[in-house]
Amino acid sequence: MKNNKVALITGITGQDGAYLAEFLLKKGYTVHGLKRRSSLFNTDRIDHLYQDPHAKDQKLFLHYGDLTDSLNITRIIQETQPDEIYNLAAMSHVQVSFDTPEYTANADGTGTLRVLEAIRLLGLTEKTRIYQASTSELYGNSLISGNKIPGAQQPGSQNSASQQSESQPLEAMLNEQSPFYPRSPYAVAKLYAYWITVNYREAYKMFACNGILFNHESPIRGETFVTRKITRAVAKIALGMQDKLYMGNLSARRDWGHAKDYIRAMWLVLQHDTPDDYVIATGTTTTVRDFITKAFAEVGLTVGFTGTGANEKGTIIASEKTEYNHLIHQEVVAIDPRYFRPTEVELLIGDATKARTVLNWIPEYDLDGLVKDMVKSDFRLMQKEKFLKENGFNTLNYFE
Ligand code: NAP
Ligand code: F7E
Repeated sequence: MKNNKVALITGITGQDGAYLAEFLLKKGYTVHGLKRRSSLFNTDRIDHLYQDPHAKDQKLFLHYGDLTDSLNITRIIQETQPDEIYNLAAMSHVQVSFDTPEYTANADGTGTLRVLEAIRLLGLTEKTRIYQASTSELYGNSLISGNKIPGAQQPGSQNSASQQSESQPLEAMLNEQSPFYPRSPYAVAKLYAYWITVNYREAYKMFACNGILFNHESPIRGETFVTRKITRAVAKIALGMQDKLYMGNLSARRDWGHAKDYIRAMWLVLQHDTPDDYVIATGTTTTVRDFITKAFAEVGLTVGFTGTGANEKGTIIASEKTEYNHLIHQEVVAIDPRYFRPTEVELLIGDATKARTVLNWIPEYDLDGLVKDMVKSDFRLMQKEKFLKENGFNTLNYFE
């Protein structure tokens, strides 16, 4: 496909960056990606897209860089002159942000400012469109805090928080008008990034947009996010490589979609006539506990839960396959309070009506399709690991 557009993706080595790079290359874009220097190769997710720099018609280019380095960001934007920037780079783990709050603020909050300001200083405000990776974590517990959120801010509104009625009823689902109440250093940093994006759009007429994406997962999701932790463990337990899965809050509810659907939404946001902010979500919410049940069901195992709080346990109560009969009565899920967060987001469910109607965004995966995709992929991965181990080869441990 003939396409002269140039895109720059920060965070190209992450889950979304890898899917988006593949998507844009298929559309004919020239894609530049920002990758961090690390002591080991960190490009696993995009290795299949790698192009030899000596080959003709190279379309993918990687640049060393970091969102905490404004000189570096400015130089790369100047050299690449992108039509579209997808700012996906971030310290994206909510629990880790409690351990690294200052770095998280720098990379996730001020990092976004660096990108926006570089576009402005380089005189690219009319050329370059920017997508900012905003998040459902901005909402925090706003759906369950009794519909009263003291001091909460109203996105898209000129009113200050104090002018907003505290008893204003909330919709059952979170949309572009719902109030924000961030509950982690990650979410607070992303709140700054959200508003600086809105501010640059309004102040400098930049085509700068927020995608407020709810949780999205895939077979290449980072291993310490809850869904991937579960699907890896389910595969390992079924194959006899792990006994038990230690978890945190099983009652947290999330609106989980598939990353492949969500990166398509990012692109649609930047193709629209006018810059705006959009919620991207499935509109269904599920507990972590139910995600575990569904994941075990994919390999033919039924798990039952007993007890409450830190004493809750999950035990295999039935098997569809005789080869797993030995697992019946095995305790496979236990709680480790170290996975509890200092402040938790209990419930997230999003209303993507605006994206569906304005952008014609139509997701292809539902939760069951997502779980199936992830378990299938991790089962194959663990079969390979098991084979290597049994034949005397070293494999990576990936302990959390
Ligand atoms: P991810 O897999 O954790 O990827 C994050 C990417 O950012 C990686 O490429 C990482 O590089 C890079 N990065 C981290 N710190 C950086 C820094 N200081 N400078 C440059 N690059 C840096 O995250 P994801 O799931 O793809 O999410 C993409 C974006 O969407 C993130 O901003 C995230 O906060 C946001 N988001 C995610 C979700 C979700 O459910 N996935 C939902 C809403 C919003 P390394 O590979 O070297 O670590
Ligand atoms: O946790 C609970 C945990 O780490 C989901 C990031 O992509 O999505 C992600 O943030 C829920 C939480 O994702 C464990 O307490 C229970 O309630 O998979 P998670 P997250 O915190 O929702 C948002 C939209 C982003 O923007 C972020 O970048 O699961 N939970 N037990 C656990 N979580 C983890 N990680 N590990 C556990 O053992």
